[in-house]
Amino acid sequence: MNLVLSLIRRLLGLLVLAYEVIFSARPTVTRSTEEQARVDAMTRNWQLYQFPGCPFCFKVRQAIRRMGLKIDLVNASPGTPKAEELVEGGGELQTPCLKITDPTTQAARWLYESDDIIAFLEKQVAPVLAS
Ligand SMILES: N[C@@H](CCC(=O)N[C@@H](CS)C(=O)NCC(=O)O)C(=O)O
Repeated sequence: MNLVLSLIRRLLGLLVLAYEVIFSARPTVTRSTEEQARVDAMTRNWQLYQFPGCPFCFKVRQAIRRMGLKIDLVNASPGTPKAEELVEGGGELQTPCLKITDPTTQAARWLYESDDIIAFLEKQVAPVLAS
């Protein structure tokens, strides 16, 4: 049974990868160089813990592309040191997780749940562009 589940998971992962290669999202926003620099400065200390075949991670990666954001992608595939780092920092082995580091204090906030991450990104980007 475990073998079947593992095979299904791998197959799903491959489908996600193939779909992402073919249908990689493009930015739906255009920004001036100055605006993009402001947005990039905001996201400089953010990292997305994820892994390639994870469908929820794919959803967030696509949203990041659509929003034209530069966010480091950290490969936290199960069994890797980065997955351990995720558990130590955030408390759960679940991807995707956005690590938001305060540039002044270096304190980190670990945000789980793909929908919450996307909502957070949308909420943070809008005021930066309005300022
Ligand atoms: N509701 C979560 C689901 C995330 C989820 O289930 N991620 C899987 C990977 S695709 C996971 O981390 N599972 C935990 C595990 O495999 O131990 C979301 O939308 O982010």
